[in-house]
Amino acid sequence: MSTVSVIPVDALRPRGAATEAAQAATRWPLERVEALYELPFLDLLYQAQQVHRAHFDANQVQLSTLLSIKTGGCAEDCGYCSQSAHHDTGLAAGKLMALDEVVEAARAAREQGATRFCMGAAWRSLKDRDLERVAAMIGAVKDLGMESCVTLGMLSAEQAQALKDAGLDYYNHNLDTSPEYYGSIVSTRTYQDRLDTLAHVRDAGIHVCCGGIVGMGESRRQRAGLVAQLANLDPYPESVPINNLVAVEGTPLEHARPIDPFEFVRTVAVARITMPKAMVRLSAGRQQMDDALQALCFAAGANSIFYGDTLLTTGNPQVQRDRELFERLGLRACG
Ligand code: SAM
Ligand code: DTB
Ligand code: SF4
Repeated sequence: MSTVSVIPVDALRPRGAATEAAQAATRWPLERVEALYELPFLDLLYQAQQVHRAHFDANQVQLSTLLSIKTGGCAEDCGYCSQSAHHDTGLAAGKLMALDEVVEAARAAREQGATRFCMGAAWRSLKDRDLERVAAMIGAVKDLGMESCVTLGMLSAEQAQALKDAGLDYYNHNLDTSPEYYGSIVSTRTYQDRLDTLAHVRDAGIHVCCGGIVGMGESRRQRAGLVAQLANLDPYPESVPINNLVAVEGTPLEHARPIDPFEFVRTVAVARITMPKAMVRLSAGRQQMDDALQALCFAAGANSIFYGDTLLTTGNPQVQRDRELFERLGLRACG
């Protein structure tokens, strides 16, 4: 069993692993993460750059393309999400896409330069009856020579193993915010549900892609709480998406006050420092950022983006705009 070292809430401790020694060994106590956030901006960026350059070519950025293979009508009530059946966002619910359409989209993404293809479904959890079709999609993406990633909601241990057997490289399952703030954003599942799925993914030998969203009205301490949770996963995720809330009309977070852009950059930097070898992905919200802010995020240690004109249901910068940005910054796409 993989272990999950979790910070302060007793109820969230992994079953059977809540020894004092384990807590003492916590790599990133909340206070330490908060202290990073408190650094002068330029000192924080300098530290993040040093960590980044110790582990990566700082001018290389990995490109993943997303596809929503099953859109809308989701049973969960996540306050940020356009796809929840609990919110009236005007998004029509669709069915699981056909294999040939998925293959066509993956091939187009590969031609544009993406090395990983991520398929997302608006499900609370994967149903066994859909497993075979999703497995076929994963196999087809692998046959194109791309890395595969899916995000399908909660998984059992057996389902995680079946996805691994189908050739899955990454499973995306975000913790989204700190344990203390989670109940203000989602009521239909618990933080522990998320941790359980992450443990199943890890135990099946699939790479973990796990991050969160900022700009949902959380405090800095709660942002630090999210990063601490991620950094104390044992091991920490290979891929850490940092999403800036896309405030979707009709969701409870429609009028959330946008986060200070420098606070967003700080979050990227703190993620880089606390998870040195992870791919830190500058994720949702890029369309709302100007080039200078994105450049700061790369300077803070972001080294991966979602590439392609749409995310799942919302917009992303046009491929041409990203190409121009990479050109201006001397960034290179990498596998
Ligand atoms: N249903 C699955 C789940 O929740 O794990 C997979 C799809 S869900 C859309 C994947 C992730 O997208 C969420 O965990 C959240 O972090 C991110 N996301 C969804 N809506 C967003 C929004 N409006 N702004 C920023 N990130 C968002
Ligand atoms: C992640 O952390 N961000 C991506 C991916 N994982 C699946 C999704 C962002 C979704 C943004 C809102 C939308 O397009 O629906
Ligand atoms: Fe459903 Fe995922 Fe959206 Fe939550 S984030 S409502 S689980 S699609």
